Amino acid sequence: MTALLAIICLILIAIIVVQIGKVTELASKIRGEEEVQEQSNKRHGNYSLLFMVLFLVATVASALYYKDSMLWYGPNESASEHGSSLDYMFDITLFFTGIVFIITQILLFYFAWKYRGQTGQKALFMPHDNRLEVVWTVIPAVVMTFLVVGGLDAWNEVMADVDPGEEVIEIEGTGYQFAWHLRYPGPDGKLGTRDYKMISGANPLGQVWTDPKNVDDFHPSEIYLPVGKKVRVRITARDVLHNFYLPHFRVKMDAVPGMPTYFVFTPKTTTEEYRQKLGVLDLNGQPKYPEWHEPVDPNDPESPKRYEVFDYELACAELCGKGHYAMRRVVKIVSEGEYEDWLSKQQSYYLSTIRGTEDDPNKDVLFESEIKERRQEFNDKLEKALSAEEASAKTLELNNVNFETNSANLTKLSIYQLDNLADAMNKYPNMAIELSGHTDNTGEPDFNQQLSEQRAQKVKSYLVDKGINESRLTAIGFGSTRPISSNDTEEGREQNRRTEFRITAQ
Ligand SMILES: [Cu+2]
Repeated sequence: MTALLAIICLILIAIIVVQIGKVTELASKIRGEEEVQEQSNKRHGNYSLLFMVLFLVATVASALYYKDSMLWYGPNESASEHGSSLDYMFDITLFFTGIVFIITQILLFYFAWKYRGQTGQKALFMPHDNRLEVVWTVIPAVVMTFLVVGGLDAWNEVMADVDPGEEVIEIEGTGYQFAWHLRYPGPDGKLGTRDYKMISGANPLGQVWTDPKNVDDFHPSEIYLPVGKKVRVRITARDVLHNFYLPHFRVKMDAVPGMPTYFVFTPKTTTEEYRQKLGVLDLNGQPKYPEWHEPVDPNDPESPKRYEVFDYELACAELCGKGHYAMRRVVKIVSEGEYEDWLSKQQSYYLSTIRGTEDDPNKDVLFESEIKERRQEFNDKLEKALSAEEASAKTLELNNVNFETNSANLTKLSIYQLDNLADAMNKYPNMAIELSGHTDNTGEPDFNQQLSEQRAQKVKSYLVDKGINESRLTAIGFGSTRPISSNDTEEGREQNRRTEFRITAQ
């Protein structure tokens, strides 16, 4: 309906224009062509002056209206250390180009008005003027020189890489259609190597799992950084060109497939401080920047104010496809303590997602940290059992001790746990234990009985080989007679296949 009305209006306007043209034509026939032409020129000249005034006023007014929402102005001062030098370049450039812009616009419209077609007025013919040529060559050249030199200086400062050995937090942002995949180096402070051939659904960045530096790397969904610490961002892309853009920190760098780029910056304002700056009150207790005090949801006046929920953001500044808008990520700048706290909650991508799966090339190896973790867990459980009163609490599952299928051969990684048990036997010389083997209910009961006995015996021999006196160890097999879970599911059967030990003396 609106479209139809708009079309009808346009047709009417066209008809009016044609009619005015016809009337003017008739009038000029009556009054004489020249006089009419002159009047028309004068009118159009005046219109153009009026347009100039309106145009310049609107330009300045709109800039003033939006000033507090623009970067580098009002509350939107740079939140990074290098940013102020870029903002300064913007200021200077705007100052000079602003002067040139206003002068040029005024002259343009003024000349159009002054030299409109008039009877008896002749244009001035000026073939050459050295003075003018010098003026309009030298002035822009000098101004440009200062801007370019100043710009280069700022560029060198902003783009300086970190010195070798300098303390820096290195993180990585990889753009793909349509999101950023973020990676942090974990406790070792080093990002592991990547190989594009390793990229798969489970390994979105193509991390090389045999590289120990990759083991602790984690993939957060938000960027967390401590205030006042130098950060180096390694920027890569997986498909097309993207652009890593942190507007509030004046960081912007292309993400190019096959060619890692980087950016170094130091955040200087925490998210909380920035929010306070946006929501600051003036001397009369009124909001200094009223637009930031508006509710987030215009339809709900009770919703939080805009400044209260402000967050820094990471965006993609390259039009990389139809889902481009989805490449937003929140950036949080926090105090050192909060940052450490957040770090301690992050889980290594490899350990939480890849470890022990088909894709794990280190299946047959236990890492130092895992060995320590298992030892700690074993010792804690044993201490608890030793100090417990009731008999049932004296039986412990010897987890992480496994056998090859239908055989009494220990798997390679079982020895770590068996060594923990041997150490405990040495630590508590009065402790005696009964080792018991258990199977699930698949297969013949006789076979299961025999297998469970052999497996318990195998554990016993291992401990004896480690120097534990045989009199402190008994081995017994229960086959499938003592399930702890349902034998109907694979998970249940897995729980039933186990080795236990019961403390018989301590
Ligand atoms: Cu993009």
